[in-house]
Order: sequence, then structure tokens, then C-alpha cells
Amino acid sequence: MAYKNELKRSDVTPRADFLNRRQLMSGAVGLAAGMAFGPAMAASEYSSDLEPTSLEDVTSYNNFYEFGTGKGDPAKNAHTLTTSPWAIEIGGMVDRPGSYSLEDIVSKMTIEERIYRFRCVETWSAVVPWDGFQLSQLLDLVGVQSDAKYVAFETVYRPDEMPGQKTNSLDWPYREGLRLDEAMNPLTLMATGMYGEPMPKQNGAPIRLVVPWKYGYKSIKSIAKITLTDTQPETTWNMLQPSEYGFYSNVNPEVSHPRWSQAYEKPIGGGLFAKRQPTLMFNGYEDQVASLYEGMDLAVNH
Ligand SMILES: Nc1nc2c(c(=O)[nH]1)N[C@H]1C(S)=C(S)[C@@H](COP(=O)(O)O)O[C@H]1N2
Ligand SMILES: [Mo]
Repeated sequence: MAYKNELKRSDVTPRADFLNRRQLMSGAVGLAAGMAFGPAMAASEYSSDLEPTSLEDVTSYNNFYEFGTGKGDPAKNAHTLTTSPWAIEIGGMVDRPGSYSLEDIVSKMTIEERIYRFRCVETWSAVVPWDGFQLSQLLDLVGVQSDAKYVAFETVYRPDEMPGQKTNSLDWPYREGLRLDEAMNPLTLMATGMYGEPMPKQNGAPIRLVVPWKYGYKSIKSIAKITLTDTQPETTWNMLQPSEYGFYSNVNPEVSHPRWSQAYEKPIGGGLFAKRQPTLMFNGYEDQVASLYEGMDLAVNH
């Protein structure tokens, strides 16, 4: 599958600056966690040059409905999830379907760290240094067949470890999907860590999706199943409320959520008086992804 790399120089961090900041950062994180410096992590050309939100804020205010619907619930409750061993069932229109152990997958992938803007549909935003590998690498490993058009994802279904799954707050397991060209875009990351540490459970351990130009709910956590299909997959929030949550869910300041504007966002961790900031088209990744949607009405295909 061919795709254009349209990243501009201004969108990426010069390698030396990035490594400097990375060292400063791992020092800060290491101190906070009472640990020494973490392992060196390869910088990525896809990283944006933004100051990361604090680890504390990114791990204590978020959504993971399997552990409750409150923003503080995941940090409180996610410890009950067993994340090792872990396997992902990969099937549908692929040449090599099967159950792939996470260890085996990770050993074959190029792991990089990437600082990405992240924005929830509820208008809070963060900047997170993720580490992981391109989803395209995994899809190449299993061999996508020529008639596949979409990738469907499912979170693990374990009501005994995920108390939210015993409620009907959502239709379980959590499901998400991407068009194949979105899945193959080099920005689309399978993340196994944050801030140079393994992924915290409340953020989707041991492996989650990160699609930086889409609203946060597309970035499905604790993935146990990936299926290649030729029809658009059902997705959790779209099934619940199609008028509010479309399949595409591209960050778009000009398309309002029916109950609130999407033109501004508030960085988490800024305190009560944090300034709202204007939301950018495709969350700031317009140069890299706008071409995927050429000719589409983005208000209709929201
Ligand atoms: N399985 C699962 N994945 C999920 C969710 C969820 O409830 N369950 N919430 C989504 C939403 S709404 C957001 S905003 C992001 C939050 O990711 P974060 O914890 O890294 O901020 O996770 C997404 N992935
Ligand atoms: Mo969200």
C-alpha cells in the first residue's frame, strides 16, 4: 500500500531538540516515579514539537468506561485488569490469521516515541509522548488481502476484571474501526507505552490505538481483536448515538457536536482558569491527512 509522506519540516521536531527535551522529560518522570533514567528511545520524524502535558494529568483524568464513567474512575479501578500474558486475535481478510502474542508482535516491530496532540470530543486536550509502532507494520505482518477496505478493533471482554462491562453504560465489548487507508497512514500508532514507561492500565494497557487527527474515542484501548473487512464496521459511540458520533470522527472545529461547539479545547492540567485554545482542523495534522478525505463532505461524513 502506497501513501504520501506529506509531513512538513515545521510539523516535526529537529532530532537534537527532541533528544534534549526527551532527556529532560525522562529525568522529570524518573524523579516523580522515584526511578533512574529510562532506556533511550528512538525519536520519530512524526513527532510534533509541543510541550507534553504532565504524566500525572494524563493518567488521572480520562475515559475508560470499562472502569466507570467518571473521569477519575480509570485511575482508581483499572488495576484489576490482567495485562500479561496478552494476545491479539487477528482475522478476516488477511493471509495469516491467528492469535498473535503481544511479545511476539512487539519483537518484530520498530518501536518509536512520538509526541502527539490528543483531543477528546468533550473538548479537553493533552499532548502525550506515546511509544509504539505503526499499525501499518502489523497489517503488513499479517498480510492484508486486496478486497479488504476497513479495519475493525475490539477491546478485551472480561467483566470480572472490568466492572463497567457488568453495566449497560455501553454495548460491550468496546468497538472501533478505521478505513484501510487511515489505518495504513504512518501517523496511526499502536501504542504500548507513554512517557518512556509501559502503558498505564487506565490509559489502555498493554496495547491501544492512537489516531491523532481524530477525536479520542477512536483510540480504542486494551485491544484483543483486529478484523479486516470489506464493510464499514460498527463502532461503539456511533451505535449509541449516531447523530453525535460519526464513523470518521475527524477533529473539525467547524462541525459542532449537536450539544456543544467543537471550535475550542481546554488543555487538561491547566487548572480551573486554564485558557481555552482554538481547535485545529484535523487536530493540526491537516497536511498529513486532508488528502484522505478529498471530495468528501466532512459535515455529512463527520
Ligand atoms: N476500550 C475503551 N477505549 C477507549 C475508551 C473507552 O471507554 N473504552 N474511551 C475513549 C475515549 S472517549 C477517549 S477520550 C480516550 C482517552 O484516552 P486517554 O486515557 O489516553 O486520555 O480513550 C478512548 N478509548
Ligand atoms: Mo473522549
